[in-house]
Amino acid sequence: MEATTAAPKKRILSCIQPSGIPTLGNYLGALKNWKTLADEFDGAFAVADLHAITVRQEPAQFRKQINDVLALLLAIGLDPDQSILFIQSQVPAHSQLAWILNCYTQFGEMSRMTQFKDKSQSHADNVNVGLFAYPVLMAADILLYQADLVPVGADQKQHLEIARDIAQRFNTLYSPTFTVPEPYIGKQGARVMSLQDPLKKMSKSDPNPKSYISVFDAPDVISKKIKSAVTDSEGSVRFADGKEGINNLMAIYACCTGLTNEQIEADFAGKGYGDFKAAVAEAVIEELRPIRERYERYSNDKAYLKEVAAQGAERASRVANRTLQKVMKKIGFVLP
Ligand code: AQP
Repeated sequence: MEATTAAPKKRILSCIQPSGIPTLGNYLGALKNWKTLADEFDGAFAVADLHAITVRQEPAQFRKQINDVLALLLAIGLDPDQSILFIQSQVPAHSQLAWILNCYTQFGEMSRMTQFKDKSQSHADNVNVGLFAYPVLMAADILLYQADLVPVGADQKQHLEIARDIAQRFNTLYSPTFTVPEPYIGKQGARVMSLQDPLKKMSKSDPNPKSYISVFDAPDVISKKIKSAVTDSEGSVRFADGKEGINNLMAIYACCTGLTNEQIEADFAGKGYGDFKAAVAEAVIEELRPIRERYERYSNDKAYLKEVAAQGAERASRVANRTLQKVMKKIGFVLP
């Protein structure tokens, strides 16, 4: 009988910025699915620290956040022998390719990016060129690994589109060089909104800590934050327009328990927001408990984290440098 060889797994790339302590939003919207992605695909997962400096970071705190996010990737169950886990700044090819791609991206294209418009408003005192060129660095991240798939939330769709345009442009100008990445629409993660302003997404860099739940918050802190979440005066637990605070808590509860909105409404019929909030807090505490426990183990083992980062940087560089060399050769650079 003829031996059959399995088709190679598709490569998927996903990044998280160490711009603060990851929130329940980052977890339910992205990280919770990463372990499944790592099993199904050839995964590369990065701590995107170069992206994080588009906003000012305090050095000692930043260093801690980078290590914390790496420890979190291990805590959610990613295996550094199975997937490539790395810190972006430890792979110089990202900055090198980003510069090159800047020269293949038009100013007009970047000016249309809605995230730039939003972030330049919220950081009006520091509208730096890096913030403007952020999508080009993101394109470099993706294209270096010849990623077939990139999981994207609604807010990143426009950036992935630009990465595809840049790849196609380069491939047409020279010859096929980059895999043109496709968006990966997997199991729908929730878009978690701020607890204090449910019209805004929950963000780790929000100046008001009551607006987000960090994945490392202690149980009593989680309870307090959910208790003070903004709701409405109607008092009935149901999903409806104009009840964004309750809708958000219902989405969080559904993600943690697997219940549907209809089941939640039935379970809390005739009960007040106090009971509902207590149940949501309990579900979130239980959801995050194992992650927090494993995180504590990894984050205290600095030697192991260093080893994981070094191994990841080496594996990532091997793939990334192959692409970078190809690009440089096609442009006409003289290689060493
Ligand atoms: N509120 C959210 N709900 C669902 N998913 C979310 N993500 C972020 N916030 C929510 C998803 O988490 C992944 C990693 O995000 P990121 O750190 O790369 O950047 P971000 O989207 O800018 O996250 P933050 O928390 O809002 O960071 P800051 O405050 O620094 O801007 C992404 O897949 C993202 O969609």
